[in-house]
Amino acid sequence: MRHRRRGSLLVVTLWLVTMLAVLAVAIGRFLSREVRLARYHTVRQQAKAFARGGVYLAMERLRQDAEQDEVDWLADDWASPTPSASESAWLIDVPSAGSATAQRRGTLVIRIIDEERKFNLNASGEAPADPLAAAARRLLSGLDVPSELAARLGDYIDADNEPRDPGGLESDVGQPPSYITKGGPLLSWSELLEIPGMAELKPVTLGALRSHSSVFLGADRHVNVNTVHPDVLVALGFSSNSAQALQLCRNNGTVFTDQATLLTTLEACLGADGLTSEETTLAGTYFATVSNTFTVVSEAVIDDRSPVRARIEAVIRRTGCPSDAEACIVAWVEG
Ligand SMILES: [Ca+2]
Ligand SMILES: [Ca+2]
Repeated sequence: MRHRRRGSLLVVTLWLVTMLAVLAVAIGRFLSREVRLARYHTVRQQAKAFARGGVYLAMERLRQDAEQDEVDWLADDWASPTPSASESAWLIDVPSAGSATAQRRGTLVIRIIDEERKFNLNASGEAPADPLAAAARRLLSGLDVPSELAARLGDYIDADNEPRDPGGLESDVGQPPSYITKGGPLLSWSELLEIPGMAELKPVTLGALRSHSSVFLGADRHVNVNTVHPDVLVALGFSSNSAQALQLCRNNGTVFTDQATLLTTLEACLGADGLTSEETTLAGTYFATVSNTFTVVSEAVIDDRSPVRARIEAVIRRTGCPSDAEACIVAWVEG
């Protein structure tokens, strides 16, 4: 009898020990996962903080640039042709916290892209007969955006309720479900994707649209002659030859320094017979030599067990800021 009781006690004890061991392993795994998550969260917050710092560094650099000279061109040390360009990116090593030897722990990559080398996409909302609306249609067509979508974009922005050809989009026409157009300019790229059909464009087309046009230029319709993309010139009405010649001239070091000498520099660049009278008018109407709106892409990578990344895309303006500030942020997307 005593033996049987002792045996039962042993079984219960073994069972309890086994259960405690299983519990200990489960708690250990749970704590280990929590520690890993907490560590990832901390490193991610560090990466975000560095990326945010990158935007403020870029802002300060642009402010200093405005003090140094009154011309902006692609040879400016801040300038990066596209958000993915590896050349002319600004690279900063992120040191390890508390490291006496400033050991590298990650990298901050900052790119600054001049928005005034692009076409103001909100000019799509000008009256259909306006030269800028025609320029918008040419640009969009050249980027493989169907003409129906170009008409929808114009109707989304314009204040009237007259549908454009072909297949425009207005609030008071068409079959249900009804669609309310904005009747004002786009303020962000996400707004563009709200227009029916735009989100179905191929990523490569949307990428080309972003590299050739801007939604951040407000009412300013100028392009910077020192940085403008040749495709944008062709959309504005320049011949392909003139656009290429201008780019060649810039590549060879020509800088358009001010508005007063802009046309003579252009003639010296393309030759007296190189410009038609229409192109001379276009240059006088749309060319500027400075830029005031810039996209900043700031990407931080912290080397942890695996790389932890944070990316911020912000738009900085150097004019029209509240309280006479020298620069301000008008768009901010964290990813
Ligand atoms: Ca309309
Ligand atoms: Ca409209």
